[in-house]
Amino acid sequence: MIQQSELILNPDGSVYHLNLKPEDIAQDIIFVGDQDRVAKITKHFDSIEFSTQKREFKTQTGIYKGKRLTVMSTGIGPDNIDIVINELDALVNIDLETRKPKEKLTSLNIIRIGTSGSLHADIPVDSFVMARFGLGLDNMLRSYLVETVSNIEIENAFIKHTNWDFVKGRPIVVPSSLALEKRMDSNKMHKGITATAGGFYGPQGRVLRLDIQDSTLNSKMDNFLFEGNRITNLEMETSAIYGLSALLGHQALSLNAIIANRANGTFSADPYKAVDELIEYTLEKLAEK
Ligand code: R1P
Repeated sequence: MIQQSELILNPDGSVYHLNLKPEDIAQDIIFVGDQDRVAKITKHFDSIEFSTQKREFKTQTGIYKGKRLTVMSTGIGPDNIDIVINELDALVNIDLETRKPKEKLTSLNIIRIGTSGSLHADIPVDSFVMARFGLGLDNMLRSYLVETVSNIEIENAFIKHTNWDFVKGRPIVVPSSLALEKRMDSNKMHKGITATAGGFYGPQGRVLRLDIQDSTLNSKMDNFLFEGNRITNLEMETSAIYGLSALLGHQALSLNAIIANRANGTFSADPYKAVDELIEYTLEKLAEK
């Protein structure tokens, strides 16, 4: 039995941070970072049956073209993803009455619609990126036993290529769900490795007033190549989503609209339009039979 202090429930029986009960979520779930992006997705729905919000975690469940979908904001960063995926998994795979894991497990389909910065001039602003792998630079996953889901070969190649300093921990690489890749793919997608940082400024090589540990890291990431896969973009959630989903038996895929190009210093003239287009693309693919 899982103690009350380890899996905290609210007085109404909902999970502590997400404020959700098992019946409130669909099997197909869209993650966004920004809580205001939730309504930008659900405005396309035929109906909305459920809405809630606690802190940055806003959730709506409804029907889009006959398909039940949940849309949820995760806020920013891998630490938030730890909360979101563990609590979502508890909703489907732990009996909240007996506080015991269920014998029959449910696998969720999780798709992130994010925004991100490209590392290559030929992945321009307003384009879309599908992450075949998540490269975690942030260490959140290292609190778990990750050997079964991590790709040691790519990790070692990256560590060697960047002369990675282990004072920052060990990078981790986790693949996406191949089934979801196939379901969501088209020639609109740039594909590769999405790097996930544990912060926005120094951890992504941005210098304002503080010197950073390795000012050449972005350019080394730029020319990293492993069996045809390059590092396409940098953001703050994908590897955490891939790692925890894989460990818990869920399918996950991360799609990002490129709103900044770190290679040539450009920023989208209309980032909301790029995100809206990725939203419409994702909904259409999810609704396909
Ligand atoms: C940083 O501005 C945030 O934007 C990106 C990063 O991953 C980080 O969460 O994604 P979202 O727009 O999905 O939040």
